[in-house]
Amino acid sequence: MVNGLTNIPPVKFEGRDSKKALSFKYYNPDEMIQGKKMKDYLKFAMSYWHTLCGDGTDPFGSSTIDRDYSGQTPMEKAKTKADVAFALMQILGIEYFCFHDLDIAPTGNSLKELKNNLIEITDYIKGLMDKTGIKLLWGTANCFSHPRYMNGAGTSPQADIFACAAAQIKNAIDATIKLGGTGYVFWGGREGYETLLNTNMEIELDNMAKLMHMAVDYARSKGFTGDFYIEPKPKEPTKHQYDFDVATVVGFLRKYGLDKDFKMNIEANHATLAGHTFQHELNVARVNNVFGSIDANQGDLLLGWDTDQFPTNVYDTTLCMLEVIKAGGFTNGGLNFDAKVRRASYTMEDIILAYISGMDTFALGLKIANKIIEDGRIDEFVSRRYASYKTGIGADIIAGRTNLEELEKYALELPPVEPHPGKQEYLEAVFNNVMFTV
Ligand code: XUL
Ligand code: CO
Repeated sequence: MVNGLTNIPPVKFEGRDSKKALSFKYYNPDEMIQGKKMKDYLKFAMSYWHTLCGDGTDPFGSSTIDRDYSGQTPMEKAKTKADVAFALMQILGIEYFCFHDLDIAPTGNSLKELKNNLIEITDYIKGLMDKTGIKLLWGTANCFSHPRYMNGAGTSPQADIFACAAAQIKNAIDATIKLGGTGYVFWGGREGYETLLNTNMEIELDNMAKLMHMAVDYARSKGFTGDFYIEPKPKEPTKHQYDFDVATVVGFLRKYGLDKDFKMNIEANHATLAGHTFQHELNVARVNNVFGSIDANQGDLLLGWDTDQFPTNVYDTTLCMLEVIKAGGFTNGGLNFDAKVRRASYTMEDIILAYISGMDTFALGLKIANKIIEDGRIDEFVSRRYASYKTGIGADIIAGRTNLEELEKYALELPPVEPHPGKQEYLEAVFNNVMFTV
């Protein structure tokens, strides 16, 4: 039975030569990077679901991680769980958290009971937030676990089930506002389909957009000034998820006039499941002005599902942080570890070690990304590669001052044009040259 975490001291930065497992080797929260504290650049958040609720169950075996929090009633257990959550964040120096309604509140036997439980547990969590200074990054509603959502929630073919999802979302928005969250996430777990033989995609997408408009109208009427996010994912649990990737979601937001209120919550493992790199998804979001927040994790390229591992690949976190820096850093968003320990890493110490590893990997990514920008060779190369658009005919193309006939006239007078080399291998070597100092 889990009680609390009383005898683990806070994890401190000790530098790369420290051999102490419970220490940060690279994450030095107060170190300044580009005029900002590292902790404010990274804005790490703890995911309530994996960290406090995930019990190691897989299709072949039952739970390996003790999630039986002490207490006589489901509400008492939920309060112990919250105590453990805040103790863990304090040990790790994590200043934000993210939750689904069902992670923090006992489900009860009806939506009415869930609503009341959510009110009681958020009162309790608010007390812990006031005591510790820990803040809410974003909240969301779990509209995918309950059997009623087997055919979808906002995209359900049944209006009564759509209404249940609306009720849950309203209450999760209330909880987010009450706890001062700066974001509200829609991850469409069951919002997709298995076969078009039973599906009217047009109604489902229209309804999903209606639900999102209702959420925006309601939250804004209650004074919420934060961002709404859609978290794209291409597959799992449904075969065709409507929010496939960032580009698909951008089209959806623009079609339904939601692009003023919604940004993207981009998850590394979802990007790779979509056949993209994490960096690609971040870049598509940045150039479309919808970069918002990040769900940090990594997948296993040999496996075709969402393994949600703690990130250890420094190359990827560097490319990620390059995008974050170029996007001007986080505003309402942050870096939520949507990551879980492996089934055999079942102790509380394993969870702390996993966070240390993930936080250090992102600290390295931030520091190397900053060095790559300071080094300047890659940015200079890219800038030179497009230099022909700065003057002459190129500037006319950019300014929209020319047309096909004029360009034809210009092209017909040109001597044979030699394309410039792309220099990919050289740039990859520059990347390694900056990255490794051994
Ligand atoms: C599922 C996933 C979710 C969302 C929140 O793949 O990433 O945990 O982050 O619902
Ligand atoms: Co996620």
